[in-house]
Amino acid sequence: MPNRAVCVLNGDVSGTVYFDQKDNESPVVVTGEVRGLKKGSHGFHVHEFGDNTNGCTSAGAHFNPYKMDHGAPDSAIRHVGDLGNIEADADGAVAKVCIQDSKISLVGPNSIVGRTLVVHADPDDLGIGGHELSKSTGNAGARLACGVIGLAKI
Ligand SMILES: [Cu+2]
Ligand SMILES: [Zn+2]
Repeated sequence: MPNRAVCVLNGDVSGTVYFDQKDNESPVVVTGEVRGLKKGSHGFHVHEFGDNTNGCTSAGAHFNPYKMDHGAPDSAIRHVGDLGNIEADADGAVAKVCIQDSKISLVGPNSIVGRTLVVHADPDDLGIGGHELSKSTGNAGARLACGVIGLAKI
């Protein structure tokens, strides 16, 4: 059974992002677009809680069930929620999201369903920027927009 989830991002920027998983063991393909970003890289993470009662702040920290340090999506040391960056080619451009990830899932202990997707103001340094926040948040700055990830109609 294929699985599909969706997130509508709302805040200073907006977007729609889909998560598709062919079966329970397959990588998750993340596609969609985010509108209104400043030119450059923007941190892109799944945060722990699907709670937006106090805006994106109440989503908590990066989804991290294995108590690892923050890192790059292709690193062995990473939070499950670490999806790296998305790129805007120009101020206000539509940033296309096109990510394939084997750590996140739509089922089981690594499930991101019911958690929050966040897009940040600044680049995620992927844990290697040498900033005091590099190993926890990638120093990605403010939370520009967020949304709860929910099951989608296939
Ligand atoms: Cu984040
Ligand atoms: Zn992280």
